[in-house]
Amino acid sequence: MNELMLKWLAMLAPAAEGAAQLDKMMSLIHWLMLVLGVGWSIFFVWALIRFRQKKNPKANYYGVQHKGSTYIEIGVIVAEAILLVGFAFPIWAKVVDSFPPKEGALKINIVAEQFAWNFQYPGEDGIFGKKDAKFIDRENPLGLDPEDPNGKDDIITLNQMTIPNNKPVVCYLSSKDVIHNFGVYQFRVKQDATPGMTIPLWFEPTKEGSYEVVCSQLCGIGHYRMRGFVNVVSDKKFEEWKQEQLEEANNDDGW
Ligand SMILES: [Cu+2]
Repeated sequence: MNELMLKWLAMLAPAAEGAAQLDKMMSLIHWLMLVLGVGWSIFFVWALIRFRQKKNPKANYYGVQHKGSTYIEIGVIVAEAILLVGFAFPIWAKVVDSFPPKEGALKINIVAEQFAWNFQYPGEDGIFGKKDAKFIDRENPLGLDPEDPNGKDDIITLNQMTIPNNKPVVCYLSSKDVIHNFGVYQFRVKQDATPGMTIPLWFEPTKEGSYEVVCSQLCGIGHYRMRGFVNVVSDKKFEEWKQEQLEEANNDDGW
């Protein structure tokens, strides 16, 4: 049943830990909504015919006398309560709120701007370099402090996030200007990037491949072209990529 609903919803195949559970939730909600939608539509058509003016020239002031609709209402409330308490809360707590232990996770800062995604990796030391808006310029889009030694080995990429497969990634999402939204549909990840806030999110990819990052908030005239890619690669490839990037970072003078 789940499969059928997900097919109707044209969901992209999940590629992250926990995504299948969110899909299950999505499927259950849509089944309930389908039953309710069809039920109400049938009732609506029945009411149109049953209470048509020709057969009912005089209004009935007493309304519905039997308890049928009350029972249906209670049934709907119970079903929704079960969905919320039995499924939505526990799945959200597990898939969204339980962050993986920091030691084992790859940390990445994501900074959204009109109209691009900046990714900052902390480099070998595992510590992000300090940032300050006063250092921001064309060459230094994130405003990394040139004096901070922790920032020397930081890797900065534009619109391309490369991560290893089967490893948890913790991201800290912020924005330089307006509200954007970091959406990776195959991971079932969607989080607003709000200026002035740093919002953590996490995911663990389970399938190698390249996944589109879609900005899911209308953020201005170039919103349509604000796309990035998450490249999920093997451990070996990730290490190679990281070394390449580190060499590049070391060759750069300044930041
Ligand atoms: Cu945007």
